[in-house]
Amino acid sequence: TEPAPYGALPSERQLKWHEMEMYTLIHYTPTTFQNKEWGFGDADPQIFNPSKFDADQIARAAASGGFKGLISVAKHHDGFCLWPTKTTTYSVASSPWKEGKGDMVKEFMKASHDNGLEFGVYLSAWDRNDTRYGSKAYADAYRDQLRELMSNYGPLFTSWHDGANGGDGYYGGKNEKRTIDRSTYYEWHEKTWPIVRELQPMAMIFSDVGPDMRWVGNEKGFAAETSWATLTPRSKDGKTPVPGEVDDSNLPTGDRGGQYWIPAECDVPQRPGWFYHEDQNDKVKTPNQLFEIYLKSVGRGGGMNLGLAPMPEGVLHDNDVKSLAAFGEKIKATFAENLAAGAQAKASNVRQNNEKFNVQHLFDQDRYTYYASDDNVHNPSIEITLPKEQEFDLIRLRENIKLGQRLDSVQVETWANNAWQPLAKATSIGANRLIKLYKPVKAQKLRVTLYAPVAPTLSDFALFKEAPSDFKFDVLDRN
Ligand code: IPT
Repeated sequence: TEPAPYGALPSERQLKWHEMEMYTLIHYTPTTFQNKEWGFGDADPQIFNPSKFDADQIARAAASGGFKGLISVAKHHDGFCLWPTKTTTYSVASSPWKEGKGDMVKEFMKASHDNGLEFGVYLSAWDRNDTRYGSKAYADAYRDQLRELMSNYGPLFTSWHDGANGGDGYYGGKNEKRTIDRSTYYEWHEKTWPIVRELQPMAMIFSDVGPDMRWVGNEKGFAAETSWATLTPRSKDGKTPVPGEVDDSNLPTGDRGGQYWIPAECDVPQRPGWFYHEDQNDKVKTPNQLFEIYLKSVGRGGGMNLGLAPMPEGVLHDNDVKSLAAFGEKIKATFAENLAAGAQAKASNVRQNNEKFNVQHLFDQDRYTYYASDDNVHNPSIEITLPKEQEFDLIRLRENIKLGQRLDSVQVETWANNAWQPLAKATSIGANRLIKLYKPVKAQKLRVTLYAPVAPTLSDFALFKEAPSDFKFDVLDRN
C-alpha cells in the first residue's frame, strides 16, 4: 500500500503548473510609449499607435526560449485595456491601432496557441485612469473586466494579481490621495477570485498569498536556497492576508509544514524594468544569466516567469530575441542527456519489498512513479552505479508531490579512494530540485541518503552537465 499523504497537497491545477516550469509576461501599454515603468493613467490613447505590432514575433521568441506559456498584461496600473472592454473607453478601442477595431489580448492568445504556448492574463486592480477608483463602482467594474477576460480568451493557465494595487499617488496625472483599505476593498476571497474559479477552473491564481502560487518576495527570479512549496500566509496587522497587505518575510522560503500548498513563482524581467526603455538595450539578460535564474527558480521547486518588453513598434528588440533563443538552446543541450540513465541502484530498504516502490522508478522520467521505504524507515540510502564513469555538475531530484513534500533534506556522496566522499546536500526537494556543483566531478558510484519525518517518496534522480554558452550580442561586446 502507498504511504499516507503528508501535509498540504497540490491540486490538479498545481501539478500541471509544476510540470510547465516556465512562461513569460508581456508588458506593452501606452506606458511603453511614455518610456515609464508605472504609468499615471494620463496617457492620451492616441499615442498607442504601434507601427508593426506582431504578437507572433513575441510568442515565437518565447517558445524558442523553451517557455511554455505567455501572460498578457491586459491592463497595467495606467488603466488602459488592451481589449475592447465594455467597462471603460480607455482602451484599444480609443486608439489609432487598427482604427480602434483591434483586440490585442486576442492577438496574444492566438499567437500563443499558434506557437504551442498556454495563455494567461494579468489584470491590474490598481487603476490610475478610472475616475471611479476607490469607490464600489470601480471594484465592480474591475470584476466585470475580469469576467470579460475569463470568458472570451479560451482556456487560461493563470490569472495574475499584482500586489502593487493602489493607494496614494498620481491619478490621471493629478497627485491625489485615494485611501482604500486593501484588506476589504477588492473582496478577493469573497467575490473576485470566485469569478476565476467559476469560469477558468484550471487557471492558477497568482498573488502574494496564493491561493495557487505565491510571489517569491523579490523580482530577481530567485527563490531561497531552502524554499518549501507549503506556506501559511501571514498578514502584517492580523487581518486576512490579501495581495499587497502581507508580511512577505516568508515568501522566499515558504514554511515547512505550512497550511497550504502555495509554491513560489519567481518573476523577473528580461531587462532591468518590466517595460521597454531604449537606453537599456545593453542590459538584456544573457543566456547564462537566464540559466542561473532557471536554477534558482524551477531548480528550487518554483516557477520561472520572465517579463518580456516589446518596443513601441510592437515587437521585441533583436537582443531580447537572440538571448531567448540561445537560452532555449542551452536548456535543451543541458538536459538532453541524463547521465544517470541506465544506472543500477540498490536501496537500504524498499517498502514492503514491493516492485511498485523500487529504486528503478528514479530513472524512468515519470514524476509520479517513485521509490518509497517502509513507514518506520525515515532515512534510507540508495547506492547508484552508473553504466560508466560520468562527468556532471548538476543533480536533479524530485519527490512524488502527490503525496506531499516529505523530504527535509538529502545528502549525496561519491565513491572515491575506497570511501564515500561528501558531494552535496540539499533541503526542500519537492517537485523539482536542481543542485549545481561548484565544478564538474567525475564518478561512477554515488550514494543518496534521504532524511524525512515519514517514509520518503523519491521519484527522480538524474545527472547532467551544464552546456556552455558562447553567446554574444551582435551589437554589444558582452556575453
Ligand atoms: C510588487 C508587489 O508589491 C507585490 O505584491 C507583488 O505583486 C510583486 O510586485 C510582483 O512582482 S511591486 C514591485 C515593484 C516589487
